[in-house]
Amino acid sequence: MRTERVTAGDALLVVDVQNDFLPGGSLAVSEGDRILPVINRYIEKFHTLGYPVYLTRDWHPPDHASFRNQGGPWPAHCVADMPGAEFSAALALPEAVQVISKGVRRESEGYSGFEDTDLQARLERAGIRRLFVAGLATDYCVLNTVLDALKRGYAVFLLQDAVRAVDVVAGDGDKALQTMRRHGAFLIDEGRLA
Ligand code: VGL
Ligand code: ZN
Repeated sequence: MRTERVTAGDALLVVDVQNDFLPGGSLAVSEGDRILPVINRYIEKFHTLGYPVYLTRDWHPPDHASFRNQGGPWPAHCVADMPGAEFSAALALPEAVQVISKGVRRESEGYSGFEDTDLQARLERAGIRRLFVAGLATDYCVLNTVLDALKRGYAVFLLQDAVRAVDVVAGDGDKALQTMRRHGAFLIDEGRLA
């Protein structure tokens, strides 16, 4: 791990911290709630320094192709405008936060925050070159968002203490971390962010 100082051109990207992915939700990530205070401290840090905070949200139609009743792998989750799709009430969000909805079309898988969204255009407009990524779930939306960001030339710092995995198969989350690292992401935590 390396130590990083947050600087101009940096942004915090918080992936899918929504009720359905938290304990009690329809696709709950175990211990997902444990990262909420950590994410709040990251948000506070970026916001205080004047650097942007982007939040992605899974924002599916009721007949999204990823739902089991549509032949997909997942229970219904994060249906647009339903309580399960809301950001956790335990998140402390500044007013200036930017929200990116993904998986909006029935056939758009939406694992990556870059898939069928204007995230890249927004980042370019803001002069962002480095992304610090937190959220849920390590082995799906975090993984795909990070790999897409790396492909697009962003430097990516994965905030290891602020992610949790679905672990459909035990070890998936750890494998995802290794995959992100292999593709060039730096794994860091709070203690190494100045
Ligand atoms: C996610 C499964 C289905 C995620 C979203 O946010 O990681 N996982 N939809
Ligand atoms: Zn989804």
